[in-house]
Amino acid sequence: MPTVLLTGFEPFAGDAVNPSGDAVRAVADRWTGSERLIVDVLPVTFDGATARLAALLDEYRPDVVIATGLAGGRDAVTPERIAVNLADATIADNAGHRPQDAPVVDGGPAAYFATLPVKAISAGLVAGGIRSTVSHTAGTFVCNAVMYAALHATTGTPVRAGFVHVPWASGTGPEGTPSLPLEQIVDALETVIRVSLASDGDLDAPGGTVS
Ligand code: PCA
Repeated sequence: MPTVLLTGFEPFAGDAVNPSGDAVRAVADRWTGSERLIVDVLPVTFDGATARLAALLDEYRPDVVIATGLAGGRDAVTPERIAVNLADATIADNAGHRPQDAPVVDGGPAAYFATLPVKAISAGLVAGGIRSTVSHTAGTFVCNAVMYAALHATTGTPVRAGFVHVPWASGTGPEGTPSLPLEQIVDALETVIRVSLASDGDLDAPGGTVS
């Protein structure tokens, strides 16, 4: 049976909650699949998150790695297509670090594409009534660093890895920001797991953007 690693993040930037951490805990609580599901909530620190991810990969040897985080301001669940070897932080991480123009991995390639079926995931979410689009930037903060680290660690192996950004959960973000009910974010992450386990390749359909 395959092993799936699903991660979320702690709150950051002074926020009280992070829907990604809350959602992955809820997915773990109600998981009934026969696959082994390992769930963890990562610290929002460049060093701590990538170290914790490396330890989880080492300990559990997952077949599928789905890291998730909050993208406050987005109105949809967005599988990320690309991770860049760049840490350039406009806010401090939870350890007070603010790297600028730094590589995530010294000497690593400029970028990696997700090895999760991002188009199939997005289509599966939309089919289930959840707003979703494929995203082409995971930013240059801790989420991108974790995605890059996961892809760097698994490149050349059959392990499929990637990242999904989620919006604020309703009632928890700043006034006026887009959100989805937490329950829908939990449903979305279950769909992401199911589609990732079921798909061999990705959808044969265009999925980029014009600009
Ligand atoms: N979102 C941040 C870091 C943690 C999180 O949930 C990001 O997008 O980088």
